[in-house]
Amino acid sequence: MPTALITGITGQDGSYLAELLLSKNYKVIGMVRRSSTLTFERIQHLQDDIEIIQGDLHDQSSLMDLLEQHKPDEIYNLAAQSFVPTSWNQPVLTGEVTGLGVTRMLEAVRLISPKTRFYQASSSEMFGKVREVPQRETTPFYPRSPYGVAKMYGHWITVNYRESYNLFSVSGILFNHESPRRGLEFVTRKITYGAARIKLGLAKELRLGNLEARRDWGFAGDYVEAMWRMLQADQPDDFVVGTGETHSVREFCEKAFGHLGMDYEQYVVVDPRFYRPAEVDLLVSDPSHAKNVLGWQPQVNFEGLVRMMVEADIKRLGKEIA
Ligand code: NAP
Ligand code: G4F
Repeated sequence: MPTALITGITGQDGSYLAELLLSKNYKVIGMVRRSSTLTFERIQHLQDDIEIIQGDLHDQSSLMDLLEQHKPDEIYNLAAQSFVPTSWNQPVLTGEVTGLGVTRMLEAVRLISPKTRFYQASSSEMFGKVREVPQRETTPFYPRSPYGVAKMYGHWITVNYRESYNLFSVSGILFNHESPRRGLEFVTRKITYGAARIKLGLAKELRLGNLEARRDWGFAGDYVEAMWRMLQADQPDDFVVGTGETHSVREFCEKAFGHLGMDYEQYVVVDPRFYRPAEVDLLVSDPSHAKNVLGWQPQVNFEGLVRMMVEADIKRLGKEIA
């Protein structure tokens, strides 16, 4: 039974990845940071099957202890300060966790468990003000937020440890992926939750920022499969993971409200408070390397994703009301 360590197991991706690895008979260790209240909502249903250990990407010795005790075969480093707007308010913290945290984990691997295979959760935010359309592994980076800059550091240190120390360390450059478990502050979930609230009479409007931004949105459940495949490959390499399609925030609104029989224009209010100091206008992937080498392809399309998220929010809110 292989052992996998997931940092960020309480997040969206961590919960789907834990489910996937359990279905493949892994022993799953989840690293969680200490907080005064539990943040286990997404993994509540898995708690009997996974082992939860305290640790923090700020704290080198907690990572070393974890590796010493468990010697995992695979590490999925998903933990991060992952919300882009927060990275302008807390740039140093974002650099510490999302950037330097990767080095702390890689140092632990190098010193304690160098045979462990390491996955780094890199991001299409690194492409930022895009230099090429669509974006692929060789597209130059131009990050537009402290988050994007921190992820770029995490990406290159992962490549560097592979080249310097011969570690099996890979960087998955994942485009936006969403699900009913997405945090409420990210735009897709803000829209599906907001539309569901309006439909059920719990709200009258939804305030959003830039409706023209375009993203390559896929389903998180599909993307964790790509992470796993990267660590099963013969050689460590970096992969772009996305759908190859791009849609605007406006189109997402149109579909989500439309699915509930509403016209988004009657409810969505553009509020400049949600504009960003520097925007990423367009992201669209070329996932052909992942398709050719890993045999990976997304299973859920844009329509299916929006429908899944809207229906889950209607169901969840309906239950709460009842
Ligand atoms: P998420 O839902 O925001 O989850 C982030 C996780 O990181 C949470 O479990 C959080 O724990 C944990 N964390 C934060 N700071 C930590 C620290 N100092 N020490 C230990 N754990 C810490 O993010 P996600 O959407 O699942 O994304 C997973 C990873 O992929 C992130 O690195 C993200 O930047 C990256 N990524 C995401 C996307 C996407 O579209 N979702 C695309 C590309 C890359 P708490 O529960 O305690 O807050
Ligand atoms: O949903 P978002 O906040 O995601 P963003 O900034 O693209 O970042 C997500 O994807 C990255 C991968 O590319 C991850 F690395 C990162 O961790 C995170 O998961 O915003 C998407 C777009 C932006 O252009 C934003 O300006 O939606 C636009 N937007 C418009 N109104 C809004 C809003 N975003 C948010 N969060 N809230 C709004 O009201």
